[in-house]
Amino acid sequence: MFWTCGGPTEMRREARAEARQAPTLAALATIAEAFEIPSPVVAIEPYGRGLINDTFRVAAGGTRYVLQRINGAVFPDPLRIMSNIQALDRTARLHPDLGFRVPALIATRAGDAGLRAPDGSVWRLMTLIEDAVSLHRIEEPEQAREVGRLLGRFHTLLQSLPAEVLGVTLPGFHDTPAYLARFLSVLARLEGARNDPQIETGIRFALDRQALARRLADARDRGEIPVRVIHGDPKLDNILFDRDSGRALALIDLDTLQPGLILHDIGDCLRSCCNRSGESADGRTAVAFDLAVAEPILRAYAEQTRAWLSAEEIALIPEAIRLMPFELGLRFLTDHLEGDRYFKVAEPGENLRKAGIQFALVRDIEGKAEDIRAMVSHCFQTP
Ligand code: GN1
Ligand code: MG
Repeated sequence: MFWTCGGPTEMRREARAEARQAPTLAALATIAEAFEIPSPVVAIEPYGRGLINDTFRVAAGGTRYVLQRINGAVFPDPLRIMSNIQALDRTARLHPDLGFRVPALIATRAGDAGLRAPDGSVWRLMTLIEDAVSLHRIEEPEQAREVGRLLGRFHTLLQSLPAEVLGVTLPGFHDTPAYLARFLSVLARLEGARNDPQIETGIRFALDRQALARRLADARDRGEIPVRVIHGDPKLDNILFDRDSGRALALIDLDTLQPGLILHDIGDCLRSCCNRSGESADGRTAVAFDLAVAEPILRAYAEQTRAWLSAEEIALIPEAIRLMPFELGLRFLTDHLEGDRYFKVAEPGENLRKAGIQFALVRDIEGKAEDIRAMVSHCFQTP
C-alpha cells in the first residue's frame, strides 16, 4: 500500500517503482491548475537534483512556481510536511529581523495545502524564490561564511518553534543505529553473494565502524544533548544564494523539518559543503574534507548560535562531522544492496559509487581528527 507507515524510512520501499513513473505534461498541467494560480499553465519542466521527490518548475501568469510530488513511499503523511512548513512560515513572520525567506505554499482551489491525486500521490505547489541560485561547490570563503550564517540563523529561528508543535514527517530519519541494523540484516541475507571487491570494501569499511553509529544516539538517550527542531537535509543544493549579492537567502527542501538533533544538521551541512568534489565526485578533485571551507562555516555559525547552543553539543561537533558522511554512505550502500529502491539513480552502481565517496570522506575526516577538534573549539571561543 502506498501510505503504510512504520519502521525506519528505508523499509517502506514497495511503492518506489510506481512513484518513479513521470506523469505526462498534460497530467502535470491539470495538477498545477488545481492550485490557486492563474490559468493556463504556460510551461512545465523537470527541476532540481533531488533524490526523493519529483520536482517541476511551472510558469503561469508571469510567475514561476515549484510543483512537487511527494514520495509517498518515503513520507507516510505528506500533509504533515505542509503543516510543519506553515508553522515555520508563521514563526519566520514573527522574526523578520532574521531576514529568513520561506517558500510560500499555494493552496489548492479547494483550499487545501496539498492535492491528493486520484492515484493516491500527494502534490504541493510553492512559489519559486526568484533571482536565487544554488552552488555546485563552495568557491570562496565568503560563500562558506554565508552558509554558516544562514544555518545559524535558521537554527536560531527554530528555537522559537517547540519540537512538540511539529509532527514527525519521516520516522527513523537520521536514526543511525536503525540504518546500521537495516544494513546488517540486508547483509545477513546476502551471505554468499559478496564477490564484488568494491562492495566488499564498502561492507568492511562499515563493519569496522559500527560503534560510530551509536555515538549521538547514546548522548541523546543519556539526556546530554536535547532534541530540537532541525532541517534534516541542509546540504549545499538546498541553500539558495542571491544571484547578485551572493548572500545566502533561504534553506529550501523543508520535508524533513522535524524534531531531531542539531548535530545532524551541522554534520550534514559540513559533509556536503566541505567535500568540494561533491556527492558524485567525478574524479577531477580528490574526495577530502576541506578545513578551509569548514572553518568559515563554523565560525559564522557560532556567531549566530553561541547564545543557546550547549557546551555538550559543541563538544560533539567533531563526532557529527564524522558520523554524517558515515550514515549517508551506509544508506547509499544499503540501498545498492537492496536494488536501488530508495534513492533515485541514473545508472546501476551509482549508489555503490556514492557510498564509496562518503566513506572516502569519512576516512579523510578521521585523518584530520585533531585539526577538526582544534578548529571547532577555536570557532566557538568567545570572540
Ligand atoms: C536525499 O531528496 P534529497 O536529494 O533532498 C535524502 C537526504 C540525503 C540526500 C543526499 C528524505 O535528499 O537524507 O542526505 O538525499 N533525503 C531523504 O543527497 O532521505
Ligand atoms: Mg531533501
